[in-house]
Amino acid sequence: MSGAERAPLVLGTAGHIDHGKTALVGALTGRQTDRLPEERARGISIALGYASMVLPGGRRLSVIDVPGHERFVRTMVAGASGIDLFLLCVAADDGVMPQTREHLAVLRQLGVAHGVVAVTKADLGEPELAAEEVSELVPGIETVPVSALDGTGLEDLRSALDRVADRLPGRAASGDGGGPARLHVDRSFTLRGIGTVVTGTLWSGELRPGDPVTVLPRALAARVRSVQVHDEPVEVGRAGQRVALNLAGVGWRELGRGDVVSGPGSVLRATYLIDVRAALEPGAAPLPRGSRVHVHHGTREAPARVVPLEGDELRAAGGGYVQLRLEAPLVPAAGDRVILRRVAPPDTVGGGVVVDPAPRKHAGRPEVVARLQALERGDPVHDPPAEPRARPQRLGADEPSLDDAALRLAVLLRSDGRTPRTDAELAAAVELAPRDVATRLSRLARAGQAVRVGANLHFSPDALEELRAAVIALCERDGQVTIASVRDELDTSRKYAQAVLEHLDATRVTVRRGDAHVLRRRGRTSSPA
Ligand SMILES: Nc1nc2c(ncn2[C@@H]2O[C@H](COP(=O)(O)OP(=O)(O)O)[C@@H](O)[C@H]2O)c(=O)[nH]1
Ligand SMILES: [Mg+2]
Repeated sequence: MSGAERAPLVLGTAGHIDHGKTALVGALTGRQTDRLPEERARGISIALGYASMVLPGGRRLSVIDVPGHERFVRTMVAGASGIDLFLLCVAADDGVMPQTREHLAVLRQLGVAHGVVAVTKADLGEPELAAEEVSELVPGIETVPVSALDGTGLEDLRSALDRVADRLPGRAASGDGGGPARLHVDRSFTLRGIGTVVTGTLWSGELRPGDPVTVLPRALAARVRSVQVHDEPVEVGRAGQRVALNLAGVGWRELGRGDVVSGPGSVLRATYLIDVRAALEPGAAPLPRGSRVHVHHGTREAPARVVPLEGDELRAAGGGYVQLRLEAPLVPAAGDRVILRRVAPPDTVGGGVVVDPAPRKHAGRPEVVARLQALERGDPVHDPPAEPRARPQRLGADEPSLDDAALRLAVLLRSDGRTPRTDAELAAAVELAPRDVATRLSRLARAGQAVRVGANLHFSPDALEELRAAVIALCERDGQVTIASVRDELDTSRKYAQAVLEHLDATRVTVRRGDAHVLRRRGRTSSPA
């Protein structure tokens, strides 16, 4: 079968900041994936970038370009989940760096085993040393020296990608792609005259115009109005393709990254408990019972407590079953991968395979472990009797879960982006008393899903992080910023410019000098490079 007839693949970039990922994607695809003004101003990627290319053999590749900065690893994980192969970029003049290792850990834990290493910026130095470092880290991987600047090595890189792609069937042709449709949303927006659009990789199944769908975790009912693949309308979107869906019956502000569109016949549902077979990265410190981690699944993440089911702690050697008690819902299926990141200091410490996406709350009794083993073997299981009520399993400072009202607030904040409505307007939107909204907002803040800014505003963490990066970019360019310059450059209003600047002063990113704000210098590492 020729490449053109074979199932399409999704490729994700990986690698440390400034190692030439975006430039290389540009050279390979002709597409500049840094689109935001502040991405261009600072020359760093903040959001996920999308492009596509056709390999020499005819195979279609969708390309997801991820940010390399350590503050945006969560965005990288969202971009990497669902990819078929990676393109790891290591700069010839810099070699293996912290996010080279962390991105490799993420890929390993996601089970993305195939890819190519590009030793980038080969024009700047001897690529051999960097290639050697990489081969110690990923033995046997194909390594190609390239320069996006002068075009050296691009043909070799295309051929190397072709060889790796040749060994990959793609989701549509493998067992993974069957069953009901599911798509993990990475973007939602509205187009004039068209309405709500969501994009993402179709992990399984097919979607056609007219299909009824459910958007999880909130179980919103919608209907597919049209399907696009690579900017062309199609009669059917297939597993493994990056698709854009025009949805009827749901507003784009109700949707966002992390949501899951599930098709007819799907049994997916939102859960606050998952049992996984977990593995820690070599050298990672053990996770004792009750450790708090961030769990990443699909394009979504949730804080959780770890309850080891085999012994008192999860150790790097051997791994084991754990129950993850989530503070916000995820929408996993059995067999899916999750990533475990430490909260502070943030780092990828491990991952796991979902064994039971809808378990009961339980501790590590022998019959619980036996049941999980049976589930993994595909044996029939009998549900164990419920845990004795007299001894409820409490975990010290267990956070209350986020209820539906809290999730709706998180969705509103996410969709409001850089110009969130006030706490009072949020209360009116969800029809709750201001006091009840305040409780939920502080729970969201503790769960890392909202950030309080000033007396009466909350931002979604992603939007605030983008604003922070943008303000730092302006400070670096102009030496200082004012409320007026932030308002004009970031195309926002005085109210938001002032709130954000006060927040950045309070969090010691900037410091006020009269009407101006300047970067507070605490050594290079404290401000994102
Ligand atoms: N000399 C040289 N510079 C490069 C090359 N590729 C990228 N750069 C520069 O390295 C910097 C970071 O590149 P970028 O693609 O944004 O890195 P990313 O953070 O990994 O996406 C930019 O200033 C690029 O112009 C290359 O092949 N040769
Ligand atoms: Mg980049």
